[in-house]
Amino acid sequence: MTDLTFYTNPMSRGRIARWMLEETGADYDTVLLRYGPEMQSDDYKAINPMMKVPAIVHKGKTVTECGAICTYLAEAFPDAQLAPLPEERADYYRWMFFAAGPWEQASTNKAMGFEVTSEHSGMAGYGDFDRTLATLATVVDDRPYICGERFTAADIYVGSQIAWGVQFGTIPETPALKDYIARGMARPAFQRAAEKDNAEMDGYGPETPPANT
Ligand SMILES: N[C@@H](CCC(=O)N[C@@H](CS)C(=O)NCC(=O)O)C(=O)O
Repeated sequence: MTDLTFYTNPMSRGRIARWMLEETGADYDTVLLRYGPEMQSDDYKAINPMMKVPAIVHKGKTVTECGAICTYLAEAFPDAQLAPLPEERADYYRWMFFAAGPWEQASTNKAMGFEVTSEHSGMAGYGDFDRTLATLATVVDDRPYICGERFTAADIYVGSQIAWGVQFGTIPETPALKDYIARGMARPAFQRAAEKDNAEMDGYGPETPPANT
């Protein structure tokens, strides 16, 4: 039993947090939760009242939200050198928040068929989908990583959003994005994380009935 517990489902955004955990080199315990009653249990609701994964509990403190988990772990395990250097902070925070806010909303709304009308785009934090996409899609046109020359936790969180967007066709693949995604996926920690999650997928999909029915 370690002082770091990871609550996840292998077919979820928890894959992002798993990649981050593997990059830190930290020892952690994993609790797998099925969609439905397991995530909605009183025990898990006490950890994340949103009843969503991922979540981590480290030294008795809970962190939810993938972007926050990546940011927190980068600082909690400084030896991994995934937190930004002072000169990298502007890009790091800008794109971490852009991915967690505007892009997450724009891509979810797009997938669900919600359109922001031009009349309302001034009120929507992301404006409209096309603007948000055009902004994110060029982020690594002039650099190998989000913060410049160095891989940071922003490449795990923002990079995962980009990779999923390209995979699901929400983001058109450009040569720069293709190379960027390949750089991330080539990392040993990414591969370890994917192997662990892929090995656990059976019975954990959104369509799987609860274990006790
Ligand atoms: N904003 C959250 C989103 C978490 C989220 O939506 N997780 C989904 C899986 S990808 C979930 O747990 N869904 C279960 C449910 O809502 O019942 C984050 O970034 O961590």
